[in-house]
Amino acid sequence: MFVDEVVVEVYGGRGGNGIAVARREKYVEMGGPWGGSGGNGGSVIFVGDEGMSTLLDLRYQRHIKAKNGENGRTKGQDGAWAEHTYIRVPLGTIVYNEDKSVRIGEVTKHLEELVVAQGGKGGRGNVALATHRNPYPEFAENGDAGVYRKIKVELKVLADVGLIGYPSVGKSTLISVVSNARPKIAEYPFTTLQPNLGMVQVGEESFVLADLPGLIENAHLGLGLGIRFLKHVERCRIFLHVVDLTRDDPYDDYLKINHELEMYNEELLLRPQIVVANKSDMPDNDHKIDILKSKIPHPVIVVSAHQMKDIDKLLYKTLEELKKAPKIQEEVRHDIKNYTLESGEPDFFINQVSDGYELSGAKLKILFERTDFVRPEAVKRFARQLRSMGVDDALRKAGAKNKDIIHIFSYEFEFID
Ligand SMILES: Nc1nc2c(ncn2[C@@H]2O[C@H](COP(=O)(O)OP(=O)(O)OP(=O)(O)O)[C@@H](O)[C@H]2O)c(=O)[nH]1
Ligand SMILES: [Mg+2]
Repeated sequence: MFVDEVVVEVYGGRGGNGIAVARREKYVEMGGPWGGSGGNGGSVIFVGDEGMSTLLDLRYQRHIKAKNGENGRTKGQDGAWAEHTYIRVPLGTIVYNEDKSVRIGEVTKHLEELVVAQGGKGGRGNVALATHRNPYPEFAENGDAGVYRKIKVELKVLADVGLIGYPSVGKSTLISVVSNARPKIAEYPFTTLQPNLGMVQVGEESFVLADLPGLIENAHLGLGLGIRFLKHVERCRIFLHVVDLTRDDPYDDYLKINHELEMYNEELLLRPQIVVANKSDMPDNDHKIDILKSKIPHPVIVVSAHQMKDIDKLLYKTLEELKKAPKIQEEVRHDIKNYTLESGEPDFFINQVSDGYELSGAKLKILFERTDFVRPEAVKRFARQLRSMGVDDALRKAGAKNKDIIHIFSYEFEFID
């Protein structure tokens, strides 16, 4: 089954907690901090795999959780970092947030990695937290939570050359004689229900060819296999436009298919095409060939896929056109932002509530979760961190008075001014 859209939830692993322990050993007089740091949580990472062609696997893995980092240990030993969780995806996989307002990234090359949910950092143990001013901290940090996201994963097949044309014109037959791909071939329309990729070797060089499901009139409105497959032609740098010489008017077929491309995305018409007039082994085609050659502004190559006639000529021409063809301009969509670390929200937010103020925000949450509130020293440190983030000033500005209650996630404290 071919799947090119799927929604999954990804969870980075939590960082291990640091620990606070005191050194107590024979002959060591003073003791000292002895608690190791937690290991980082694992990330969920997509990895490009040229051998894959569908997102089907993800359909059976709706929740992908990376492992948590190990807690710090005594004797100053750090907890182990968790291994990352790698998920293989086909080339051409694009990852968005759930409502597609942010593009998280894409995987276009074999073994290319894309982190879709970062693991949390391990918390520091009291060895790592020791400073000149506080050489023996009696607290440690908790590990950070990993990133959680609901993501929309889409596949747009990545191939240099795409085979387009009406059903039954011989696209699959052609890919089967020029590449390692072995698609199903049959006389009835819509035999090909999913894109098939094949590697085509021409002398010393090679390119990736995509056999795409046949298009019909009004495919752009969803007829036939429709738009679902039109989107897969978008990343092909050139098209082999196959027409069938046994059909009544191959030239008219050619016009109609191009019209479908144009209606879907007019930029597609600017891509180089080679028109492949197929089934030349059938009789009485000369007149149709003349019309094609005189009216079509692209190269027209007459072949028989069946009898492998003039296939080499076609392949060399394809290679030549491919070398001249421009790189595909990545689709520019102003409604979709690219994800960057900086594109985050402010460090914190302040809300007035009935008995005081409420603080929230992603960065604040990280500092909060790192803090071990059982340890007074850790709580004091948290208060200092808030002050240096500007929280105290902002609270004052928002109108907070001495003894007002400040809510921070599950914790409450009094505002002392
Ligand atoms: N005579 C002749 N028949 C051919 C040739 N190439 C393909 N055919 C036949 O045309 C029919 C359709 O071929 P396919 O390769 O399945 O066509 P397609 O374009 O992939 O069709 P869809 O997958 O439905 O879009 C099959 O019966 C093929 O054997 C050719 O060069 N000559
Ligand atoms: Mg086919």
